[in-house]
Amino acid sequence: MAAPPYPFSQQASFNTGAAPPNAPYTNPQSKIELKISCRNLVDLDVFSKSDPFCVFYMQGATKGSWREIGRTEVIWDNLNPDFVKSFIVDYFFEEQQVVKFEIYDADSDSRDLSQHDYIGKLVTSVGSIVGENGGRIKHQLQVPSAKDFERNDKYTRKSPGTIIGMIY
Ligand SMILES: [Ca+2]
Ligand SMILES: [Ca+2]
Repeated sequence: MAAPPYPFSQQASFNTGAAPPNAPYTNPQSKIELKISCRNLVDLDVFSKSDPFCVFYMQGATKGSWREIGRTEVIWDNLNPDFVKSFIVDYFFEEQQVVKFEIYDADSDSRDLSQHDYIGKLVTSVGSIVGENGGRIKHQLQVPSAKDFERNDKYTRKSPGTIIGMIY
């Protein structure tokens, strides 16, 4: 009596451990435009209101290394600014892209951030902005830590205000 032929699956099956041929395509990417507003910012000026601007960073390869992407304009004497200048971000669906927003009260026209009063910050990720409430986040700004103030000794322990980020 002849042995029954091997079932086809057993004959053809071997596992090389390699990725399946139809692995997810690499790093799909899209550009998003992010606009920033703030509400109820703390007033750090004595004779007028704070003059806010926002600095936007992306985290580098090592944790805690930040690359500045851009800054908004200064909106003078306004605790509820809607910044006109937006930030353009390359969004990679499959990467954790950590970002940081810092809000300052401008006290001069210097580019040096230690020349301005630090109002507050928010650390989040691009994915959470895209994923939350149809592209709109609203968070309390975090009080900057002492470490954020190597040269700038004037800061507040008061609630700094709220930041709103919207994707266009
Ligand atoms: Ca002012
Ligand atoms: Ca000021």
